[in-house]
Amino acid sequence: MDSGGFQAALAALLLLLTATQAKAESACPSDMAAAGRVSCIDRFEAPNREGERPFTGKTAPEGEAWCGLQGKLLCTEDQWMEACEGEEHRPFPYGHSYEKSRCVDEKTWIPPNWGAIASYPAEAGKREIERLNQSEPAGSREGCATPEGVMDLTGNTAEWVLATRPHPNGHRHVMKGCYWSGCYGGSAPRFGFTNPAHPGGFRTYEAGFRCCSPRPQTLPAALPAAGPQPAFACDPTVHPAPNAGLSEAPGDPGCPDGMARIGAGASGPFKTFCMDRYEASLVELTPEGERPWSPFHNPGPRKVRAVALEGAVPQGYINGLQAAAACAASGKRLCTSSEWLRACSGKSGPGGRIYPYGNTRRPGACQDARAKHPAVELFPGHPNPFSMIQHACLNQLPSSLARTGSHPECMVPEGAYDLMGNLHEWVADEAGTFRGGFYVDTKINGEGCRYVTTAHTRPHWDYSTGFRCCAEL
Ligand SMILES: [Ca+2]
Ligand SMILES: [Ca+2]
Repeated sequence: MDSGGFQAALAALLLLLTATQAKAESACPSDMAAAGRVSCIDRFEAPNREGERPFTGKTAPEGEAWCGLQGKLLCTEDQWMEACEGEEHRPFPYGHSYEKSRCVDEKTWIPPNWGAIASYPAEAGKREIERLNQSEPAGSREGCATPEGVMDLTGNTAEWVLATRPHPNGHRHVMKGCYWSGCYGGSAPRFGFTNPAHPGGFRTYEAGFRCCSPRPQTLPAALPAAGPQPAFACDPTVHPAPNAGLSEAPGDPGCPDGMARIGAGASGPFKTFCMDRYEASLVELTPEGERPWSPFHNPGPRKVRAVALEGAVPQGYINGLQAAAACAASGKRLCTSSEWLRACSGKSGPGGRIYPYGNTRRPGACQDARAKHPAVELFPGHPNPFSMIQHACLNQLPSSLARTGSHPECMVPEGAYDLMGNLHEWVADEAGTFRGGFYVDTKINGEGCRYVTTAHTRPHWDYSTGFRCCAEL
């Protein structure tokens, strides 16, 4: 190539890189804005609807649950602060000097009746919270905006966040942004002000919250590297539908479609029940009818329901709250932890099988021993590949997620497949539990059927988190 041709090629490459970068930086969904380099934040206080009054009188766990059902997370303190101060480190969301009433922060404080608030959800509690509520519809103070278009960070409702910095009391959650009557102690509502007084479970009249999510990474999945390139191409913004055309087989006698009867003929106190034969997939319910939901993407707040399909790519990327809702939408429910163990090990208590197929590990019988962590493979040289665990391409790597039922030995006698390995499976537990391990590991947190992960609360999701449903016989 002559030098002119080389220059032209270089210019084209630079243009391509710039375009890719620009795409990456505008990648937050339209109802969110960038908060720093790696997060998106809702433009408005929850429920994130312009012109509607924000939720108030909420606890932090209620915020986590609500955000989780949207496929988002309660904002962390760092995310909230990054959105508020921006790259220019503004003390106030709108600039460098305080302007009273630019945000909703000038209302006269009304003394609360704490006894009435504590009676929530009784009517008296709801009425007292509403009596004290001086919030305004989201976005009504046009000047109370960051340059990125995030509204009402300071003032209006106080916002529960997950604490990421040290504070007095050491609570897991703190409140940011002050509220409609300004800050406790009377200082100006600047981004750094924190109210650490109450634990997240405390219900106070002025508290709402806001949801955040990781920023979608639209950079090419396979970074250029020396030597031959792997023959793997994946665009994380595409929604493949590998389950199109599949439908549920009839259930065992007495069970809904797609389900096996667990414990039939067993003696002992355990009740016979129905369980999905396969790790679940999702179908989206639209006005035009049902259509398969792409199993590589979190469904967010869409209306979806769970189906158990043979030969499907099962749904990862789903949190525990969404999984429970998807089962309920099919007239089913999440399995309890003991039902799940009963199905996998053949016994309701200890002393059952270690693996779905017996007591001796058979490498390869289940999808359970990928040599390389997919995030390490997909992001070579990334400083923290484990920050990429929500990336849609992880479960599209070769030898990663297997289709349901493709491992015939990975079955219990009643006909449920892949309990061990493939995807972790959420079970019905308020604290957040998933069972059975996944395609990289079925040992670290227990062998096979005994594998239990309790490291995450129910709003967590990543590529490895799936589920299946149970139902009464
Ligand atoms: Ca606020
Ligand atoms: Ca599994």
